[in-house]
Amino acid sequence: MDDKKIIFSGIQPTGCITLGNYLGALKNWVSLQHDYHCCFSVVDMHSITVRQDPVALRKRCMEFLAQYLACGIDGEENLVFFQSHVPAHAELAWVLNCNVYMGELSRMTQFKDKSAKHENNINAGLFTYPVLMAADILLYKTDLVPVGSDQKQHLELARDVAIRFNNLYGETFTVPEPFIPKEGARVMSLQDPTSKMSKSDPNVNGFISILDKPEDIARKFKRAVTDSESEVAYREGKDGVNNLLSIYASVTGKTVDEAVAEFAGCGYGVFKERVGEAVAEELRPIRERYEDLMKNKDYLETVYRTGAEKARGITARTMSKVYRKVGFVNR
Ligand code: AQP
Repeated sequence: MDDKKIIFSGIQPTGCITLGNYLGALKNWVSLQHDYHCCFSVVDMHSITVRQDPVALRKRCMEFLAQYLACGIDGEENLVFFQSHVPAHAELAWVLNCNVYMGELSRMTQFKDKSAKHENNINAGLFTYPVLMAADILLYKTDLVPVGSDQKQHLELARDVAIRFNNLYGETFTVPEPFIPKEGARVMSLQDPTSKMSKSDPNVNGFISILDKPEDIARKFKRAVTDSESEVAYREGKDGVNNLLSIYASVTGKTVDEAVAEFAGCGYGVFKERVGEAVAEELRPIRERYEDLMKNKDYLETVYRTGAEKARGITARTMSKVYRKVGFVNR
């Protein structure tokens, strides 16, 4: 075994993969994939914490898998799989549920936000979502979790549970660290730059799908909410402009200061157009590769079957250790 560290990350198949998911997570998965042993899962079990249409969900799961690969994830070098194909995720979640307190879960801001959004379906899964996420991570002895900043609180919970379990039962889990990018950690909605860009936003102008066509990207950026001033500057109170500058910096690899200097003296019209062009250029090859991949269902199937098989092997060893530690009789 080499000394490469381990990464786990996933996206739940709800809505469509956005520029936020891409800059906050996927783009970093791609850049880290050769230096780590990586597990990238389409976390389908998380998605049923809100009501899903089963036919649409099955289709979307395949589309998400193809988008991971289209973004540049190597499906042979990494473990790429559907979470539901690896039963240990649910098994470990149960054990961890018995080691997490109601008080801790009630403090999770995502639970508060989502229960306000889905008043008619505040189910127990929505409440224990972070426990399943902790199981996802801890099963693989994960060292690093590349996520957007919205997941920081959940990751802290995963660390707390790992430490608690290790203290109670002896060294079992690796305590994971978050990997949160400097730029793109929290991409905001183009229509309401005080809220996070969300993949289930009913307003399609608020988010960019990574599969949007260049003309749609241009239109959405043109309509992006800014402010009543005219100076492209990064400062408090200019949420819309700040967001566009961060997006530009993240896709071009420049710093925000460099971006500000580049747009000095530009009006908002030109600024938005140029940000739109940079994003369209970044996403163009992804859309093209995606279209090819969706025609190759056999290849997609090989990727997710092979990934899940290897993941089942790794996680079975973790579960056997966990069950022994908590005192269950050997099978
Ligand atoms: N706006 C964002 N900026 C940066 N990173 C983001 N991430 C999500 N939104 C942003 C990161 O993407 C990964 C997957 O997230 P998820 O599966 O939890 O889904 P979500 O997109 O965070 O969920 P939404 O938008 O809230 O979807 P719905 O509306 O369906 O519930 C994570 O690494 C996350 O940090």
